[in-house]
Order: sequence, then structure tokens, then C-alpha cells
Amino acid sequence: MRKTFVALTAMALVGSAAMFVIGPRLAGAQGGGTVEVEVKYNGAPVVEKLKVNKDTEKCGTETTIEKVVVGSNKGLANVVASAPNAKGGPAAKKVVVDQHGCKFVPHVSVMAPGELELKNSDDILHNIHTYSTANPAINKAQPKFKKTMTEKFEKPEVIKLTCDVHSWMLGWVAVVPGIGAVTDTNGVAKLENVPAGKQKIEVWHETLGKQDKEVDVKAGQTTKVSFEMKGK
Ligand SMILES: [Cu+2]
Repeated sequence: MRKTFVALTAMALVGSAAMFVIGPRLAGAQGGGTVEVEVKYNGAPVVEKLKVNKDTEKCGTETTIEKVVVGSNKGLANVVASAPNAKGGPAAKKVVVDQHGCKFVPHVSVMAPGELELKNSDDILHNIHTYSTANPAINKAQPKFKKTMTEKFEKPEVIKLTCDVHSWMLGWVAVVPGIGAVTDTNGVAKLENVPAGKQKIEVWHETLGKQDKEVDVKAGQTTKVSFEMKGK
């Protein structure tokens, strides 16, 4: 009987401690807010089509290089949006880029400094070749039997991914020091748990360049910021 009482008391204590920890998190989102970044593009999409004559059973006979992807409402996709000075963002989860149909999928990724997993789901030889300056450049064959390869990118920068076997393959990985996300086909990216206060928000696009703005982030609220990118 006494044991049961002790156990119940312990459970009650644990329960209230948990409430104490969870309570403020839910209310104030860890003292951070959400920044909804919207990027518009006033122009036509840019998509290059090319004929393929190599590994056609996996790559197809034609491929597209999507340089400027414009969705509904003039939203610009594939833009890296980030709050580079935001500390205490969500813990980095492993980012995966697949080589599928002789394309890098997704075309643009964002990661915290750390590890990138490169998948080869094509069952053919690819050769990862990165163009980077802050991080060591990689030039490595990934034969069909090597399904995954893990590479370290510890320094913030935007890294260009190419393949020496398939000249049209192009991808980008943005290593971001703070909190980052990639815009969807509506041109929207959500940065979650951004610490309250003044924050610099940066946007980067592979052909349209870079812009930044300062926003005032309020805890537990969504702050909207919009950008417009112009064709060159
Ligand atoms: Cu390849």
C-alpha cells in the first residue's frame, strides 16, 4: 500500500514536471516565431530541354534543366530562404539528395553544417563533383552498387552539385548557419522557431541572385516577408 502511494506520488511529480516543461513550449514556441517568406518572380519560367544519348534506360531520351520554376500566383520555387543569424534553431536532421532519373532530387536542398547523404537509386554509375570553396571539393565516383555516400559540409556556403558522367545533372545544396528552408511551387518557405527580435532574412536563387531584408520576429506569431526577384 505504501509502495503504491510512493509510486503514485512520484508519477504525479513527474507529471507536473512534464507539464511545466511542455507548457511554455507550446505557448511560446520556445520563445520563437515563424517567418513566412514569399518570393515572387515577374517573368516567364526558364526550362532548358536537351536530348540524352547516354544511359537512356534510366535517364530517358530527353531531360529538362529547370533554371527558373514559376508556380501559381508568380511564386518562385527553389529559392533558399534563411535566417542566417538565428541561433537555437531545430536540430539538424540528415539531408538526403537522391540521384534519380539522372537528376539531383531535390534540385535545391538546405542543410545545417554537418552531413549530407547522397543516394544513388538509378543503378548506374554517377560521379559526384561539387564546386565549393569553403568546404573541400568532392570528385568521387558512385558506382551502381554504392547506394549511399555520406559527405561532410561543415562551413556555410552554397555548393553546386554536378555529375561528370551526365553533363546535364545539376543540383544545389545550401549549407546555412541558422534556420533555412526552400520555397515550394507557390514561392513560399516557412522558417520555424526563429528567435524573437530583429532577424536578417536572406533569399538566394541559382540564377536570380540574392536579397535580404530585416524582420521583427514575435514569439508565437507568424511574420510575413515578401521578396520579388527579377530576370536578368
Ligand atoms: Cu550522373
